[in-house]
Amino acid sequence: MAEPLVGIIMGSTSDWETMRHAAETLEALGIAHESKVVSAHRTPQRLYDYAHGAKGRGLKTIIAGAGGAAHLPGMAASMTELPVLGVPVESKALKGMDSLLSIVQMPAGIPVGTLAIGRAGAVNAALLAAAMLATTDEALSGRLADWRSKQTDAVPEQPE
Ligand code: RP5
Repeated sequence: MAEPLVGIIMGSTSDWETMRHAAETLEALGIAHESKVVSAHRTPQRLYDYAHGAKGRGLKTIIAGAGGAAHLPGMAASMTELPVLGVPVESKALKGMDSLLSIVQMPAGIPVGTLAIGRAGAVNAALLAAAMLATTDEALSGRLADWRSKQTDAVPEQPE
């Protein structure tokens, strides 16, 4: 496998059920990636090391998923110049509204590109990462166009 261009991080193994959709989408587009559990509050040193080392290792963007008091994407963004895409994981107590508001309401100065709650956000984070990488990668641009074209072809005209 080529060196990863996209780093997927998540606060807990329990986030994988959501974040695997980002990994699967990157896989389908042939984008080298890695997936790691990196918790802002349970493994702060791991987060520090990951975020500070990301750019130097050749990553181009980070997709960060977390639930509840979801400070992982914002903390990661504070420690790297790479673009960070945040995926709010659906929480049990508040259905992911807590995750969404924690991730989307970054004060001016450190941006996190925030996607939808749950699977849709994970898939779209991968597609957005792909679109960003495709601006300087013609082959990937073609694969992304094919992916979208297949999606269009798969939509039936009749509901049944
Ligand atoms: C967050 O707490 C994680 O991102 C996860 O969504 C949530 C719950 O984690 P677990 O208690 O399931 O490990 O840090």
